Amino acid sequence: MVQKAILEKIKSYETIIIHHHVSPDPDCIGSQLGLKYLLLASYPDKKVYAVGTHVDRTRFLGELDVIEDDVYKDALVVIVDVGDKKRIDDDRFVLGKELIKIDHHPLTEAFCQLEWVDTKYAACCEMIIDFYVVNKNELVMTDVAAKNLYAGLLTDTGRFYYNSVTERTLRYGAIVYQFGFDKQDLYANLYYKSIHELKFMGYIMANFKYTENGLGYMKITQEILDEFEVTTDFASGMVNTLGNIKEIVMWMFFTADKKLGKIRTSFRSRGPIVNKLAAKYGGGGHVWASGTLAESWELVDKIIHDADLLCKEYVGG
Ligand SMILES: [Mn+2]
Repeated sequence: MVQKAILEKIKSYETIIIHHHVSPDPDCIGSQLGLKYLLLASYPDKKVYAVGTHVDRTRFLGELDVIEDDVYKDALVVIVDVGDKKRIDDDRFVLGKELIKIDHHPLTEAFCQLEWVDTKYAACCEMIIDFYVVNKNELVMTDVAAKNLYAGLLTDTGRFYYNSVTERTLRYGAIVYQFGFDKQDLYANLYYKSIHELKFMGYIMANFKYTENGLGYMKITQEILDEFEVTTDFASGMVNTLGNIKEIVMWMFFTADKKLGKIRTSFRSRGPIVNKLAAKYGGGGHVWASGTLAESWELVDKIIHDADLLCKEYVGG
């Protein structure tokens, strides 16, 4: 059983370093810190580090560690919630002695000694809870680990709403929910909006574009981000504002990313399969939720054209 094999590996190391993906979301940080706190409570003598860059929205979940290169010597590296090597935050993951991957995105490349990749989990946090359930006799769950894991479950399932949710997801939600963390405080931190953000949502609702084939999309340039004083992370995270619209089967957000000098592209669908389209443009992800980075706004128009054809096939067929 892979959950047991992972625990055996962890037990054989003194130092464990956990990596997340670039622009981490709450499922990514939640599984990273959830695993860290779970291991620290279970094995107080081990050194467990969670590394990478924080984004403002998830800082409340807990601090990340800053470590020197030599800590990687003889360390086990665990990578969570990332399918591709190039999306891992902090390339020093290669310095570890051995690598483990725990992920629920479709497998694109295997590069670890031990890979637990399973798309049937709605969240990477659901996998970490599963790891805990299978190894319950040896692991100690804590309030702060449970809070992190619940945060990822909530957000990656749209509060237990997406079609990735199974009976197991709900059961595992209940397992961590019973721990003593402040639920209202967690919801407030996960779901608050600033007035700028609210006005930006109003702008999306008034200005999104759509085609007769059921494609909805929004282009968010740097000028728009500046005008509404919202970040690229927040703006691209608003993609599901175009979900749940009767006439729209597929919806996309194109958001300028000043840091990368590219355009962050998110595909969502309740019909056409979108990860093949994302793959065609160098990205990847889930069947109904994927993304890529586009080099230019000209390329964005090509993607919109292709996406509209997919919608036409889907609606027409
Ligand atoms: Mn995830």
